[in-house]
Amino acid sequence: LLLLLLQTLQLFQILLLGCCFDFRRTDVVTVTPWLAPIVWESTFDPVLMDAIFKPQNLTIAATVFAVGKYVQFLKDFLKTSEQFFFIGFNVHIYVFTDRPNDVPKVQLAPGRKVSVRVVQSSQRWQEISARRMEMVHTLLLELSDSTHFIFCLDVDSKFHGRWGSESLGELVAVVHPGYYGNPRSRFPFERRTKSRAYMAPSDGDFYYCGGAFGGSVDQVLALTQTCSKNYRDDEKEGVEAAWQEESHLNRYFWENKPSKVLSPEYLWQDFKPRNPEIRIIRFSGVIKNYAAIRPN
Ligand code: UD2
Repeated sequence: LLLLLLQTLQLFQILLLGCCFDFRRTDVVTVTPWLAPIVWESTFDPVLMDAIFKPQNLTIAATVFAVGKYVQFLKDFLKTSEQFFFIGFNVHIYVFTDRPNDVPKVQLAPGRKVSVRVVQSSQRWQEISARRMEMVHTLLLELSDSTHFIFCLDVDSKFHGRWGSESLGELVAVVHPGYYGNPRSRFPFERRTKSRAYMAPSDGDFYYCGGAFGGSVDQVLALTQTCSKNYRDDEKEGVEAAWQEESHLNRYFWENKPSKVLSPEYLWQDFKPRNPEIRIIRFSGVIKNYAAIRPN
């Protein structure tokens, strides 16, 4: 009882403190037309968010694919995740690779785990990228009730700042850093009606990235099932969407609105100059030489 009283007092104190801060942003859009929050720095109180979520003893899973030469990105990905990704939570990172012996050993804090799952390599990078949905779906079917949320992330990336409980939601999308300033007509959606990822010129809310998305296990199970089925059905008809699974993901999020949207702070690209509204870069794609690392 005393513990409960102390916790209540602590929460009350945090709530009071929160009132003293200004959590408004007027330079960026912070809510979608369907009233989902768009998470930017200074729109949330990290201490309060953690005080709400940490007592729930959640386990957060993350998937990352490192097939072929992409295994070289794992070390920085794993090392920086130890510094910034859900610190203080139970975290289980699933590494999918065809080179299990090259997975680096990284010192992990208590409550954090890395598991390796062996996958086939492929001669086509498009295939590697697109097959991720299917393999994540299989993994999710095997996970027990003890995993609560999952994020699916690109490996050629590093964490630079906190990515934590503020990002949790039932269905979570990340706005692509390359297109958020563009009009809808310039979003690189799949435009051919013959693909199941087709988006009409008037369709689309944001252009979301394929390099980071997530949500509750149930929601990501449904997402990966639909996207991988649509990719496969397209394939049977000889169709490959413009940006493979990213195109199918965008179609999915058009029909199934994310309950939380993360700003491009959650997936920036190192080659892009940092725009003034980007007060913090939390996770970003490294500069890579595509010709040297992709199988074709
Ligand atoms: C974009 C997306 C990516 C995906 C792709 C289209 C962002 C920032 N990135 O990245 O998620 O939608 O377009 O398919 O949104 N991989 C390997 N081995 C390979 C090739 C790929 O493991 O030989 C994995 C790896 O985890 C990598 C991911 O697939 O991070 C995506 O491939 P990419 O990074 O080469 O694709 P990119 O940069 O065009």
